[in-house]
Amino acid sequence: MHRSGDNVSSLSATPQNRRRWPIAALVVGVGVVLGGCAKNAPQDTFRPAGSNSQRIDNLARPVFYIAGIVGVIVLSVITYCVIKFKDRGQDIPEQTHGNPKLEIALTILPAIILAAIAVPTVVTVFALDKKSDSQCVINVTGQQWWWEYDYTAGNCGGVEITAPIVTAGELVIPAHTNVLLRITSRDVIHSFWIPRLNGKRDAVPGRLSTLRMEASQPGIYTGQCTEFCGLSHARMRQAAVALDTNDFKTWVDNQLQAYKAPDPGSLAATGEATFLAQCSKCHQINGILKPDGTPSLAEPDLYEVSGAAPNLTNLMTRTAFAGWTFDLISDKCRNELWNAKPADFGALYLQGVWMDTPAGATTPVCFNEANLRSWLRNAPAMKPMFSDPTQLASTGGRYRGMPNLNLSEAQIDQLVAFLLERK
Ligand code: HEC
Ligand SMILES: [Cu+2]
Repeated sequence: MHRSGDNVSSLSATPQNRRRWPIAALVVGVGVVLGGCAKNAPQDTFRPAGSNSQRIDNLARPVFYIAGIVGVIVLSVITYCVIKFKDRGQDIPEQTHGNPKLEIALTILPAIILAAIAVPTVVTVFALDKKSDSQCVINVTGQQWWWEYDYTAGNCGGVEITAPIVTAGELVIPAHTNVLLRITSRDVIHSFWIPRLNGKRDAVPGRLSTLRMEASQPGIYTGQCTEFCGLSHARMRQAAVALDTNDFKTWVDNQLQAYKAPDPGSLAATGEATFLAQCSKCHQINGILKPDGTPSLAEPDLYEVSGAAPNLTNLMTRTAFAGWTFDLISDKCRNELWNAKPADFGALYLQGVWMDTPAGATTPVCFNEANLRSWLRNAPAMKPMFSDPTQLASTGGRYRGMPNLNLSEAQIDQLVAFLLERK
């Protein structure tokens, strides 16, 4: 085998190769920069879709342009000097001591620029912090590796929420409404960010931080956790779904519907029993009863470091799951939903997995059954989680994430049938 060192030096020593390096670097560099310019990227900060992100954009753009102009000037002068005064063996130039006029000018000019930028910056910071005109309050809790949202009972953008609603991954908000998020964490530090709606806010255990959000049009706005939070940080995503007031009311009423037990004797009914045996110790489904007729209450604090697992009462009203990483609807239907005009968006969204399904049909056309099945078959294989029982000593036997429950295919059939009714 070659010693790699010999190889490299013999290659790079040829003048031809030395000339190719800068070109290769330039091509890669330009490629990386242009890669950030994808059109209509869903997490593009330069496509604000709400009042606060618009404020940030109004500030960031002029600053970006000024900084760009300054950058071009500085780099041009440096390049000019490097070439013009390159050491060609010429005499050392005459030594001078400073240039007061130039130095004063170069101190005053940046000071003026910074002062000019400071004024709109401070104004924007205070405007972004405004909470007094909030029209809805939603609690947001981060944990490894998903976001929980709980809506307190009360008025939200003109819609009366009569009982608390708990959901995961997908934050549903009324459009044209100032929504105040109260953000915290149950384990490590996370950071909540929906780039098209506002800046980031850290979710810190034991602290409450606020973030205001307003979406000026119905639609889906995606984001991801932006504070490294361990193993599956990259799979901790989130979305905000904005609906017109009427559609939002429909969504709220639907979330608060009383639990409907599956028809006795059906596959879903067997699924309910399997759920109670295998899943209900971690996952809450509101209203579900144990065989003895008493309410089944999850105790995730016994099994999870964060003390929580997603509430599955209305699982099928979401379009993605497990840190909003895996689609619950098919690719085709997701594209249809994401490309819907704002006026059509709400109606489509409320149909969820039942989008495009002919009236009377019993199987939902848009359901991404493969994803849900593979999650139930072996969740940690889909999303790395801290769920190896031999490694749990440091966490008192508690998991970070969902373990593999070694379910049989028959049990998965039952659970899918049961979960499909959680809509
Ligand atoms: C030991 C606790 C535990 C048990 C038992 C458990 N889960 Fe989970 N489950 C979790 C946690 C934690 C998550 C969140 C994982 C993540 O997103 O990182 C999760 C996520 C999910 C999700 C995605 C929900 C969403 O909206 O993101 C589904 C669906 C799910 N589990 C179904 C089940 C079913 C069905 C069972 C029973 C067969 C089950 N789970 C058993 C802890 C558990
Ligand atoms: Cu995180």
